[in-house]
Amino acid sequence: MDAVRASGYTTVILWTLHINSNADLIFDSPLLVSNGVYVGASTWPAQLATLKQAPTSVNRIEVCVGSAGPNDFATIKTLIAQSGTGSGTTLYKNFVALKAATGADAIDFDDEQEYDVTSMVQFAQMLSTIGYKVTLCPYTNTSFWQTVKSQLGSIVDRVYLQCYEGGAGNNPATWNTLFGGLKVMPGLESPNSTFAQVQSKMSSWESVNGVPGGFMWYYDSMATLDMPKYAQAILYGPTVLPPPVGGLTATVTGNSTTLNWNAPVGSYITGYKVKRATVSGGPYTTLAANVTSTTYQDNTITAGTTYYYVVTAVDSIGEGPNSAQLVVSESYDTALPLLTPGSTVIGTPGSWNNVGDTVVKAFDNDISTFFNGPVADGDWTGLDLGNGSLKVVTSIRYCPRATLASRMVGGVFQGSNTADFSSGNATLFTVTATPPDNIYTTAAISTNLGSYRYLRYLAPLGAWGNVSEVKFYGVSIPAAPAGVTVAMKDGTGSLNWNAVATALKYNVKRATASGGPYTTVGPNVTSLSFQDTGLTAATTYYYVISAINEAGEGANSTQVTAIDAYSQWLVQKGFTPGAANTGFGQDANHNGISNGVEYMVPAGLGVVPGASNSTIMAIVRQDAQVTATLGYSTDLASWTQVSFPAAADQSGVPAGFVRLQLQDPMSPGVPKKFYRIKATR
Ligand SMILES: [Ca+2]
Ligand SMILES: [Ca+2]
Repeated sequence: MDAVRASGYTTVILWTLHINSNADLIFDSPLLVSNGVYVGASTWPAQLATLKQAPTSVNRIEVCVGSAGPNDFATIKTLIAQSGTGSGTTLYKNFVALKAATGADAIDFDDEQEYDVTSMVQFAQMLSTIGYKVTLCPYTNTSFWQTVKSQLGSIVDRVYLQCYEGGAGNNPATWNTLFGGLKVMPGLESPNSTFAQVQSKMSSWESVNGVPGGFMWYYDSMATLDMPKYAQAILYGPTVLPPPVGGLTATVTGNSTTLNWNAPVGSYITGYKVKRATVSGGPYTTLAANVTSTTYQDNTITAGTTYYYVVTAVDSIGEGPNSAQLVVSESYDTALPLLTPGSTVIGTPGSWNNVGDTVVKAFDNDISTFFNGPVADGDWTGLDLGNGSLKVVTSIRYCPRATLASRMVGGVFQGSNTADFSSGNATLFTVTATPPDNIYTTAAISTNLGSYRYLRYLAPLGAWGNVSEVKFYGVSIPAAPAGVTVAMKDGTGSLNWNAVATALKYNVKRATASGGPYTTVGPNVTSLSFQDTGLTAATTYYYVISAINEAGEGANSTQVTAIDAYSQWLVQKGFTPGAANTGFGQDANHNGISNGVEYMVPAGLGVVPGASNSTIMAIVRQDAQVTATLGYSTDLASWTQVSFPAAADQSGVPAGFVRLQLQDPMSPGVPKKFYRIKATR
């Protein structure tokens, strides 16, 4: 059962159920249900129930009826003719008992000889009443199956098409036209198909027809280790790049770092690339391009340097995505954010023989002390980071109990937001190889696994919780940047923002429609400002900024709008920004007044002389990028700047403008003054 749960298959079909003339249900040969009572092996229902228990890939169980052997559908036809399909019939009661015992979600019809539409439809309708879905598993006789499906409608939710043995010539594209839009899931047989053949066929069917999935016939012919490979062969055709490499770990001895990782399931991997950087996130330099094992020793490290490793898998199509980044440093506890300080150690209470080797011994920073739990199975030790303190784990280091390191194999590091880990657990890392004694092994953790308050190491069965040290490193996802501003001028947007705690860098994103979609135009910016150049001067742009740290990328900031209002004014006036004479201080329409003044003060400067005061006023455009100053002169040579405040009366002023007003005292004997407004941008 565990092998099936780890296989990658989502559906398990139990093959096959036969029906006696008295309606007894027989599974292959043992009697399973009789007179409405489950009489099969007493342990089987509980075993089957584990198939859907996390962690598992299985989310559906079906029981198949029929085969190329006994004519079960003839028996069903006879039983229905005798007694019908009512809830009082033995047939009905037996399928109720079957559902209770197996937890089956659906009954799969493998009729290869009877082909009676009426009784099959009645049988399916009875099953639907009980709560089953029905699936069809044809290999031939298209018109029969088409009729059955059309009469049953949504009771039938899948069609498994046999494309092996008698159905070897079947083309899913032909069958896809028969079932009212429901596409078939083609099946191949494992004894006579290699992984590569399955990949090739599934991929070609998918590219031509689109297939919702596929199946393999049959479990008994597959070695346990091959099941995931066949599942992957269905999922990943040869046109698909490999998935990311998982389980990347490192141990450092002297000037040598030994990397290990897990092979992705599937036979199509041709090799691995090992890459290294001295800056988190790269760019990475390839150390080795054609590594064919799942280990690599880097002998080119310099003491005191922190290295960042990633590994990729390569197949015949190309290179898959980077693995989670592995940080290798001699000073992890200062180079990475260690989560032990300020946290509370939690876990299984007590210790073996009550000798004091309790959960805290895994977090005492001493590799000679260890957690040794009170019972052999299910012991765990972990951290409570505190209320409201959710962290994304970016690295884990662990050191096994000396001489018993193999007790960590199969152990899992988990995150949860439930204190006792009774639900919502995410497995961050699984120990797949015996770690070396008396030294820390560092594991790379994919950072898209979520934010958690509770972290733990759960030892495998029989391991007494043994581990000498556990160190979790991580940070919270960074907050959205605040204080974002943008100024737009002549095709360049100038952005500034406030620093975000723990952020290492920022992404600047731009859209031409409010609300996005945004394109990242400034990736991985390490300062708090960015110049976005080469823009269309008169276009309005919208920006958001996100912060990035080891935990990943945080939420976008509030959107800011970038408008070069002067360039937009030029367009309104029929000019092209950037063309001749369109500069702020130039005169595009040759009327003797600069563009900037026409833009800023369309109505010009007004003066109303009074007995003791002259009133100088202007209606000035509000543009944060333009400074308008008022000056006077008595000789038109030397100018004195004076303040030009907003008037109390703003009535009649158009939106986007402000009325400025100055009362300048005029008295006899004071020389004549000239006033001017100067706009600079
Ligand atoms: Ca310890
Ligand atoms: Ca002009």
